Amino acid sequence: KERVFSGVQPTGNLHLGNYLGAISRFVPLQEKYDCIYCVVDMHAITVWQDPKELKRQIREVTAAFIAAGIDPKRHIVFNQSQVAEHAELAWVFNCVARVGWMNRMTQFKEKAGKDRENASLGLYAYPSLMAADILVYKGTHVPVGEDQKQHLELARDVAQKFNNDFAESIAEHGWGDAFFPLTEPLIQGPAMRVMSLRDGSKKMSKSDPSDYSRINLTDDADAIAQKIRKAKTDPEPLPSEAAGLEGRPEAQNLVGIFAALSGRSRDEVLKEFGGAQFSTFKAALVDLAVEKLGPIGSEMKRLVADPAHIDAILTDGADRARVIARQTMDAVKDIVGFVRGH
Ligand code: AQP
Repeated sequence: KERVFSGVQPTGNLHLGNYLGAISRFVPLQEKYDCIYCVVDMHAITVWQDPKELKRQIREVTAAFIAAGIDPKRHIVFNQSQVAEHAELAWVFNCVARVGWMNRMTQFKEKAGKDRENASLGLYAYPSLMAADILVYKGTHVPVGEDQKQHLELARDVAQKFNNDFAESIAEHGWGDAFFPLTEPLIQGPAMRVMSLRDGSKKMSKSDPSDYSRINLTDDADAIAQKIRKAKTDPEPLPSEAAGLEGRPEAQNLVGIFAALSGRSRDEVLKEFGGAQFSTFKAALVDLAVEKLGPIGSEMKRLVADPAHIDAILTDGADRARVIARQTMDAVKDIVGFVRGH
């Protein structure tokens, strides 16, 4: 059975990159797959989170999922810490994955910075927990932004090594020649790596100190307009096809955002705007962004005003997720050779 899994960290400032690279793409997958969308709060605490803020942010990401069009009744929406099997399987994966694999992870290097000795052990093991998130549901397809590609490759390596290391036991327990699937990343589209509005070489990020670097999903129309108008560009007019964006990272970024928000390709966008000045293009981008993001932001605000309703959705989702996760974990215990009760 094909199943989609993806997660978003409740670390504040959900932005256009999170929306175009991930959340907006979760929505159409609901037609074709069983989908599990998770607010990954255990990943969030790999760096310090204020406890009160964390709670608020968990509810805000849940609200963003729902406001974007995810149906928590037909699919599953929950927060990671409510299903203990994620942590249980992550421990087994910590014993399957190799230290050398983790040492190659670029996200750890970026987030730990120079003071690596002082990074949390959780931040180092982050990809192992992420592999568990996906594989505890035997997720086959994972929609993420470009920055998560390396972690997904690691999840495949973990699945493969588990399948190999325990091949005999897997077969003995009736699972054939592979227990975990090799997950397919879904990373396609014109905005898989949305860049900062202030610097076309940096990805749009929750933790950028400049709020002008990103469009937050809760920004109102005025804020969206101001940020797009102030976005960095170069002095040339827009090219008439996507190949002409080469070497112009800021132009490439804005055209990619326009394409993703309008459901068109970059070439189609440039057919319309080729030769235009950025002032004209930015005005059209403001209208489009306000039209697409405005309703999501207001719906998010409406939803977070009723935290009890959101918490009920998360608890219901967690109850349904746990049923699937428990089955996987029971089988993993048998395969690994743990003695378990019932
Ligand atoms: N700039 C981006 N462009 C496209 N996709 C992006 N994603 C994040 N940034 C971009 C995708 O959003 C999903 C959820 O990401 P996350 O919760 O793991 O957050 P993150 O990647 O930690 O977000 P930031 O903004 O990058 O936070 P900081 O500032 O802490 O580094 C993922 O699918 C991700 O690919």
